[in-house]
Amino acid sequence: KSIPFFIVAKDEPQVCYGIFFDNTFHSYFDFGKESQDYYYFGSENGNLDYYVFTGNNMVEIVEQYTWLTGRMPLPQLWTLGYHQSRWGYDSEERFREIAAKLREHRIPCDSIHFDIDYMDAFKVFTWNQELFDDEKQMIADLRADGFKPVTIIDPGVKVEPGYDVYEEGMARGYFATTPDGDVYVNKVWPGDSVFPDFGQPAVRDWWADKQKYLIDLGIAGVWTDMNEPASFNGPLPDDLIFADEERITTHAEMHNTYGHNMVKATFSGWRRHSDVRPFVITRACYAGSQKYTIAWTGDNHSIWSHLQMAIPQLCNLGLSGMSYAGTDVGGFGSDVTPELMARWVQVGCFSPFFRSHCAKFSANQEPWVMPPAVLDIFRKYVELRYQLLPYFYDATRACSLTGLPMMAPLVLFWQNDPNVRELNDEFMLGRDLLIAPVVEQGATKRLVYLPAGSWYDYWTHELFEGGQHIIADAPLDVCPIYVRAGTILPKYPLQQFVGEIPA
Ligand code: MIG
Repeated sequence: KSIPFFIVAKDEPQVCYGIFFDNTFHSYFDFGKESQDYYYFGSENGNLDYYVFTGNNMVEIVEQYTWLTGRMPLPQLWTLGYHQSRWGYDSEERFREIAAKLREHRIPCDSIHFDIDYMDAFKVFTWNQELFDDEKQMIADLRADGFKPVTIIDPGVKVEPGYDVYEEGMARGYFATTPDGDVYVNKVWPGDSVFPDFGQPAVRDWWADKQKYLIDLGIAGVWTDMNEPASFNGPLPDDLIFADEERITTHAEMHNTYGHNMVKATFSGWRRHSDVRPFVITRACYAGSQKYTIAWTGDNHSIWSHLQMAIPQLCNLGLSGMSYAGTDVGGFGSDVTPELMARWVQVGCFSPFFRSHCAKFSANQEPWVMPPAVLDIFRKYVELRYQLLPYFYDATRACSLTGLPMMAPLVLFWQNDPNVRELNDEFMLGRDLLIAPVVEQGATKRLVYLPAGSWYDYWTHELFEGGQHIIADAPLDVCPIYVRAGTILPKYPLQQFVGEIPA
């Protein structure tokens, strides 16, 4: 995710401003590494176009930045529910089993994700007929049980004569070429593949219409991956020919907006062919992509430092306009431990996007493969998420109106409090909930800083005055949560998926 935007906040004299360096070439930012006396930024090419936002505080800066680059549209409510995923679910039988187990173990869930194995030979907009008896029936059955299926789509199109997506794109000049004009080939999942030139309006239009294949099957959203674009045989060369609308340019200029243009095409296809608010998830994006997509942070590992990193990552994305985002809960690579899973679910259930996902070669991490005590913790926090859905939905509404993050670092709201400047392990969810998860292995207590105001411990109802550090008890089943005094916290009755019980 390349979002060249930063915020400056200083005390004496009190100054606050933001800079958006709107340059899509390979850029660099040095914040005090070369010298403590200055920062600088620059780019290898392109224009020195940058926007300066001034305001009284960080809130005003973020509002202005998102006024310029755009704000997220309202999502469908169910997208805020729990999503179950893993790379390696690869047959109709397995997907049906996952759905049944979620319901059997009473883990509320609204969506199951289909990673690359659902496709025929990794060809986008196809379905594997050998591993699935009847995908349309399976999708209908999942939907009848409250699950909204989401499929992955990669940009790489398999080189295969007779494959319609490849043939159409070749006939119409839709793929990136070398400077000599040959269609450029690199390897990704399908083997030799070609890369749609999403900067061309005609290519986006074509890709938008391709969404109809998924929509007609009953798919509910698209998870766009590998759209940096990534490739197996080294990065795409800088001099490949790509378009920026009508203008011909190179990969060097379009690399950072490749994901942006892909999700723009995907979003417009769902607008055109479905009657729901589009649900698009992306790995790569640029400034402004929040108009079309939500994001996940890509391939983390099941290690404590990556759980710790999740909080500043998501807070930073929020300050950069890309608020509706999440991490792979449990971690993608490596094998998760039950303790790490319990703590990650406590962060995940308060992240805007809440999805468990892991790699093909990592240990299973579904709730029911955990020891019984951790299965119970898993359920407790997914249930809490479901009860708090009206609060989350309000946060999306606020974000779509003002651009302010759903999940924010405390410094955004208490900018003048020096105690929150370096705080990376607690965060605000909306305006009224302060979440202080445990992100240290073995810890059963933690230090929590409460900013100005009065705060109730969510679990014990104990009242604390802000402006102090407290020590919170946090055995494995407790994620410390504080509610701003005076808050009205709306809750749904418990349901297994959004809409199961009319509220
Ligand atoms: O080369 O589709 O980040 O979530 O499971 C790996 C397989 C490709 C990377 C994504 C990950 C996904 C995986 N993909």
